[in-house]
Amino acid sequence: MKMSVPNAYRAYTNIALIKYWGKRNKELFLPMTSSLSLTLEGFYTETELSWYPDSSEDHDQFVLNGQIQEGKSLAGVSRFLDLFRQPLGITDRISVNSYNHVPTAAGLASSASAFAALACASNAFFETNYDAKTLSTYARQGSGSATRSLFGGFTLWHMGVGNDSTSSYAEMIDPADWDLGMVVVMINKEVKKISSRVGMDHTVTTSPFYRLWPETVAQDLELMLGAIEARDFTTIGEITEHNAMKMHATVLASKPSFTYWQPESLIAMDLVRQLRQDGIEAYFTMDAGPNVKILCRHSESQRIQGYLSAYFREDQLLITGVGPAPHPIAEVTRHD
Ligand code: 2P0
Repeated sequence: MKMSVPNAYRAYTNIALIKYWGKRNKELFLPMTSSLSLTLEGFYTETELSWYPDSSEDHDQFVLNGQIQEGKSLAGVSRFLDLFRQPLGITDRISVNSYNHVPTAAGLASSASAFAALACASNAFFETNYDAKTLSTYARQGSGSATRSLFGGFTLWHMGVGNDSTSSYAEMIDPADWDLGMVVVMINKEVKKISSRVGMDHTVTTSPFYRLWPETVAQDLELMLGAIEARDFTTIGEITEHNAMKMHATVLASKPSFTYWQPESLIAMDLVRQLRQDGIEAYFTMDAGPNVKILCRHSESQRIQGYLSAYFREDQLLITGVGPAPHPIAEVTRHD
């Protein structure tokens, strides 16, 4: 009988302050630019692996939030497991049990925490003993943003060189343990969702502004690294906001044009500007969806939540501190 060591892991999601938007190699998930993120403690995925008990099955099993997954979602997990399985000559099927601890309506990307947790659980299950840097190059091949969830705090994902997969890894550059946090404004609207994967590819191939993107990211990154080292919150916030606006401008200039923004996104952004006028330092960023994430001092997050609660329901305003690196847990638990 095959044994397996305890392998349940929890990994936290991250929000990019300098965005990853575009791949130079879609097969290996090698990005056009480096990117930089903040890991969040409030949103995470827990995952454990076991041998699939029904050996007559010719596919893996993936259970997410108690629901058996099929199609694209299962195929992505199987493809990821092959990265570990194939070099070891293992053909046996695996059962993956995962819970996403992200409020259901949040619409926050969960692929970052999901593939980081799967990478850590796989590393334990297959006893490969890769270090976090190497594991980040594996997580990357599940979903680009997952590269950065192998670390806590401020994490830099290096774009790497050419088609060398090992050169495109993440590292923590600062634990961000100096009173930082985020308030997430959940904007619930039924929208026709364009995934990050499809959206970034469409932007790279059709937006005339995209050719400016790599250069502007390199400049932002250099300034951001200096600002983090100096703990210069104002500069960190200003770069964060500007970088997000530039990403969304390249998206808007795609052909056909599209945007992830909703009318309420604009309202939230305007409120953040008003907060600053009222002396509360806060800066917004947005990803491949309508939600607005507000970078702030953690000690001011409740005040910001109170300010925004005149315009948004309390359950739309989520406060989170800075998250750590993935870690083992006793077992995967359901928190509804
Ligand atoms: C990021 N976002 O840096 C960027 C900025 C949103 C905007 O969701 O195709 O889900 O799996 O590599 O990692 C990145 O998209 O895309 C993303 P794939 P991913 O977080």
